[in-house]
Amino acid sequence: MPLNLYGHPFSSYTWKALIPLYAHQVPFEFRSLEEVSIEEAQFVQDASPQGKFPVLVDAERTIFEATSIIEYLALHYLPDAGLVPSDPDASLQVRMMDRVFDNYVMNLMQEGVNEAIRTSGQPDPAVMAEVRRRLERTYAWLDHWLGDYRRPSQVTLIECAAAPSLFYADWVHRIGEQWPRLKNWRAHLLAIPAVSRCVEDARPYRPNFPLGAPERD
Ligand SMILES: N[C@@H](CCC(=O)N[C@@H](CS)C(=O)NCC(=O)O)C(=O)O
Repeated sequence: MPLNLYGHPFSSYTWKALIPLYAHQVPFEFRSLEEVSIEEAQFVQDASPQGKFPVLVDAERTIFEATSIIEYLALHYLPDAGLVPSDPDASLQVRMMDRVFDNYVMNLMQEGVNEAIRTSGQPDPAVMAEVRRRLERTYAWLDHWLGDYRRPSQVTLIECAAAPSLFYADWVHRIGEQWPRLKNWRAHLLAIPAVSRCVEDARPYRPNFPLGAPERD
């Protein structure tokens, strides 16, 4: 039985799990939640405490949380791909940055999106200003961090977490010229074939972006 990944083509966390699968041509079946049966949709709902996706199924194993899916792939399918460094100290750094992208980019971006959903596209300006303020703080920090970051030849857990979170965060609050390294790195990430495949597959769903998708990317 092949690997099955349940998710949605427009979902940032689904991209995070898809990127290593695409980057390393791992055979798997993408089970889009647009197309699955009622039973499969229910399976995803029941797989984790809040019914979130992506969810990976490998025979009898079910793995949820995008980071854990990548860790699982690194352990069982891609041990030599460098997704997570084998050196414990180096791996700590990579895992720490993975937390940065989930907690301080992805989740902040999601707060802005949730506000637009909550208000049917009329977000409270004060809430959005606060989201932008906090994103700017992260952008500035990341721009500084990138000064010492050496781009790896293959995607790591960092790139898998960074690409989708920065892609959508930029739609909530644009990464401007004042953060040149971050802006440049986002463009670099979007040019990675595994990432651009996610971007293209998600394109038909752009009208669903609650804040309105910009005419770029
Ligand atoms: N911590 C989870 C977050 C996953 C998540 O928030 N997924 C979103 C899609 S990007 C989702 O399931 N949304 C539907 C829902 O919340 O019901 C992970 O890392 O996988």
